[in-house]
Amino acid sequence: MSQDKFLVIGAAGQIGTVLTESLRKKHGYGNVIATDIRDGKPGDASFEKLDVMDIGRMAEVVKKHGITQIFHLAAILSAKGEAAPIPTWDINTKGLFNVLEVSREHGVAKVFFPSSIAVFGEGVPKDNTPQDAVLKPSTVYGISKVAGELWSQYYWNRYGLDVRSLRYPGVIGYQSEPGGGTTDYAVDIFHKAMAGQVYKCFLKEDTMLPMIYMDDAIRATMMLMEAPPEKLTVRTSYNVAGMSFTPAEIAQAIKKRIPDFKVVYEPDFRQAIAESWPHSIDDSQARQDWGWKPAFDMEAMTDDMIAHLQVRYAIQNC
Ligand code: AKB
Repeated sequence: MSQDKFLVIGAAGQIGTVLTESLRKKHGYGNVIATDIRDGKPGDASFEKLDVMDIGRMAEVVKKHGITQIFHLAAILSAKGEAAPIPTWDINTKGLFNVLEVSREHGVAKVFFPSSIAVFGEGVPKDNTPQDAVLKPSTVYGISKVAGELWSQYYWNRYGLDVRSLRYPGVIGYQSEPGGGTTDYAVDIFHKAMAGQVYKCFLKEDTMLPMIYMDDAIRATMMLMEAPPEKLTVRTSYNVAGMSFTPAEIAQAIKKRIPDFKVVYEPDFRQAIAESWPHSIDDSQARQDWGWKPAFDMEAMTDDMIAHLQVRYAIQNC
């Protein structure tokens, strides 16, 4: 058990749900305070309702629990963000500023800020996009993440606040639902397959995108946060990768295991977002600096997703 006290902001979200559980397994339930804008379980002393826009309440929660590390996972994602650009910018940037300022003022030692492959846009090599590629995103979500990366580096350089960050690819997991991203299709497709329904895919069948399995995403996050500071050469955000595939390839992998499964393709506005992103990511800097290596490729991920969802859907159908 560590002496650290962790605060997870956005703990009811896709990554927050699983990260909170993993941190609690490792550090003890009471040492990990879950917060979300949604209500928690009544009577749970390790949950606090928190809106990231409310800096006063954030400071109160940090002081009350003696927080030493913050994992800030609350954000509006790429697809949802395009429906409301200005509120998305406000929530994504103000939320981060509040975390950075509260951390600086109340002695929080480390902060995790999730960035995304959405920081990339025009003018980068699409295959094996390098760590130091030019950042010209086309979405408000991507723009807010580029700004967040630069502010994270600023707080490190100016105040010595130990902010660490990963550029997550699309995250695929059975434990939680994604909420408003362009890569959400890669989770939704499994649920439709398990429910015995046809999947209407909002991307074209040959749209290649970088993805990562939830287990790997959580492991990468915890490895980065536990790495000795002197090992870290990137203070904006690290590229990380798991696998890359197209909708046709993942549909085929599911079909190998569920032969009746069918997909139809009806691309919408999310196609343009996906086409602005890389096909695959070069994560050699993360491998070199803190030993990153993904464990799941597309086949291993598909096996694990179906095995877990089979149990869930069998219980639901009882
Ligand atoms: C999204 O699709 O918006 C996210 C991301 C890649 O950051 N999953």
